[in-house]
Amino acid sequence: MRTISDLSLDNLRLDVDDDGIATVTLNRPAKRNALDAATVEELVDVFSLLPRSDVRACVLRGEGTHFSAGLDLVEHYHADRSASDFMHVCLRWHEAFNKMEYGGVPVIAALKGAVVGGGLELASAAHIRVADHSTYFGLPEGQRGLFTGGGATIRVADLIGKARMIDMMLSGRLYRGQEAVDVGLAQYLVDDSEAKAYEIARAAAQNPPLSNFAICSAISHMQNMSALDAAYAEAVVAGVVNTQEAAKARLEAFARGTAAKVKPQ
Ligand code: 1HE
Repeated sequence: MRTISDLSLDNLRLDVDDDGIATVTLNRPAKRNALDAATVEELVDVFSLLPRSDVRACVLRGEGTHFSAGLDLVEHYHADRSASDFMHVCLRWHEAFNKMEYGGVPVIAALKGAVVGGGLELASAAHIRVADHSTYFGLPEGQRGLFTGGGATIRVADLIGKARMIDMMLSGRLYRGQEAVDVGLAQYLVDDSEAKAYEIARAAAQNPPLSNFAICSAISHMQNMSALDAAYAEAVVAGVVNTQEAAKARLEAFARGTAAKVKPQ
């Protein structure tokens, strides 16, 4: 079976530290981390294999001053794709982003500069988005004569609602700063999005992997189900997770009164 150490990556960089925190870096800064077909294939590979590694959490970041400028417009222009070709391109984007969202490994996106078009589609497949004061979000597809193809109609609409998404696409409206947090594009606004993303990743890595697997796959799956089916699936997942061996010492500590309490600092 292939593992992450078998991967040979050109457009991404993958580093894993001794604590099992992976860093996936979009590594085409000269092209503002635009997503060409080769990068998307590397995202498919990385996020297919991460859940089967010992990685406990992942920070997704961009090299350079922008997170990602979205679809590689120059490649798309020169490829002169047919409708069917581009449909298949989009299906590979979905494959990559679904592996992220449903893979069970917490993915925390450290955002800066442009998070636009397909870059926002990528960021919206992460479980947590951290922005800094340089970060801005846009969906310039309309202005480029394009439409979203990497899942924005599902994930961005889910984050901010369809009215705001339609406004972004029709008018070219950009969101940044506190307003971006208020509408739901990011959960954190900080001075240093990478430092905060690692802090969150390290906190998440303290949880048992099976709990994180459920949090970072079951919730997304359940959102796709009817309430009746989701409640059933929740009970099944809780049956497995809440009786795991790794929970026993934590529950014992609580029962003995030695566990940390859930209180604001
Ligand atoms: C690119 C791309 C790209 C930059 N594809 N090459 N996305 C957009 O409409 C955003 C397009 N990009 C920009 O608006 C700007 O580049 C940025 C605001 C992101 C950055 O500006 P800046 O001044 O820092 O860089 P730059 O000078 O514009 O670009 C530097 C290089 O990156 C340049 O290449 P060079 O060879 O001339 O040096 C640019 O061509 C290249 N570059 N962005 C290809 N996007 C599944 S459907 C999804 C549909 C979409 O994502 S639509 C949104 C597309």
